[in-house]
Amino acid sequence: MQAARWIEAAEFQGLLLREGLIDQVAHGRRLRQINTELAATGRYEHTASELEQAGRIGWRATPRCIGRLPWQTLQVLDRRHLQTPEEVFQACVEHLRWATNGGRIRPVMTVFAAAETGRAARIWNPQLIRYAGWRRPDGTVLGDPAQLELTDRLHELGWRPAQRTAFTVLPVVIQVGHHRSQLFELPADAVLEVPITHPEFSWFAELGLRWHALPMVCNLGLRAGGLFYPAAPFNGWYMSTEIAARNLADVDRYDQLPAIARRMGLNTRSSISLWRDRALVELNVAVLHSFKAAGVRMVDHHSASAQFMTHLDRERDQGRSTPGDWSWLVPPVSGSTSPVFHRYYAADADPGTPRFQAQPEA
Ligand code: HEM
Ligand code: NRG
Repeated sequence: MQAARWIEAAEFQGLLLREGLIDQVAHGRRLRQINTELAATGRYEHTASELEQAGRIGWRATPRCIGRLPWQTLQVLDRRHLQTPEEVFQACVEHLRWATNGGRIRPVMTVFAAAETGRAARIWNPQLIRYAGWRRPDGTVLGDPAQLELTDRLHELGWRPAQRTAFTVLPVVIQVGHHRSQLFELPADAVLEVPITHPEFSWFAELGLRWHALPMVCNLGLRAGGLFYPAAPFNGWYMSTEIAARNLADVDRYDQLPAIARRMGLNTRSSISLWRDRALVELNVAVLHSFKAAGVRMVDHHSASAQFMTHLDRERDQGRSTPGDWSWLVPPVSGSTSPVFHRYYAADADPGTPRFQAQPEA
């Protein structure tokens, strides 16, 4: 275990040296220091600047992310010293407010204590902002079907929402060390949401659709230099299709295409009317229009694809290969209109670190 940690720690320092982030002298000095600490205690800590590089390089190394072009702009908030669930929650709210920035979204990651400290936090929610889902007696679902299980568990933990709607924001569950999990309600004024309207179809607003401005992923851990951070929530901004082609459209999510197609007067009994495709395009138009009208940063899938191609070129020029997962990178609408569709990507056969890593559900 300790030998493995030393190898990963040395690899990480080697990476920082190769990328010109530290010089030979600092590299040698840091390796000796880590070696001494590991020998004495079995542990070591990253410096704040190592943590920042770990977050940025971890983002760059994510095969599934089409948004990697601005990887060097990630801001990392070092919150490793926080001890209690209350403190961790307050830091998450600060992250939320700082990153949302009134719609001018900034890419941010907050890092809490490493697993190796024995007082690491886990945030149960897949994202800081998610909508509850409840099964109705007739089998249909109110809210987000993807959150049925989490919603159930939160009720068991004592959650009593003021009301149940299709877009009720879930409380956040935080566990520190082996202590009991605690529930926290996000302050309403910290959660920026966008009501969905359409530039031409005035009836669109009547569907009552909305989505939150900030995608803030909470359940992936960050592995770097032989240490593991189970709570390292991060955010960028949305690509429109995540909301319009998946969250609001998937049959096992909000399943809105039949309702939209009917309002458009399309024949939903025949698949060759392409009612799904036509409704899907209008839903994408609506989401892009609404975020723009609300002044919330979002990227459309064509711009995101072009930016990703620029990223591939830049990385190649730096002598690095870019790991990619085709099935995640290709946008879920109009795939073949995107240059991302028309090529292959290096498999991530031996994923190094730093990287983001799924972990068992809390
Ligand atoms: C996945 C876009 C920023 C790390 C994704 C996906 C998209 C995306 C479209 C696929 C999601 C899905 O299909 O569910 C973007 C955009 C960003 C951005 C437009 C704007 C800046 C970031 C940042 C990080 C990051 C700041 C980390 C520091 C990841 C990771 C995944 C991912 C780890 C995989 C998630 C998983 O396995 O569930 N991103 N991203 N992204 N992104 Fe990004
Ligand atoms: N599809 C998910 C979000 C996954 C991550 N996407 C980003 N990440 N854009 C959803 O909520 O729809 N990011 O860090 O910006």
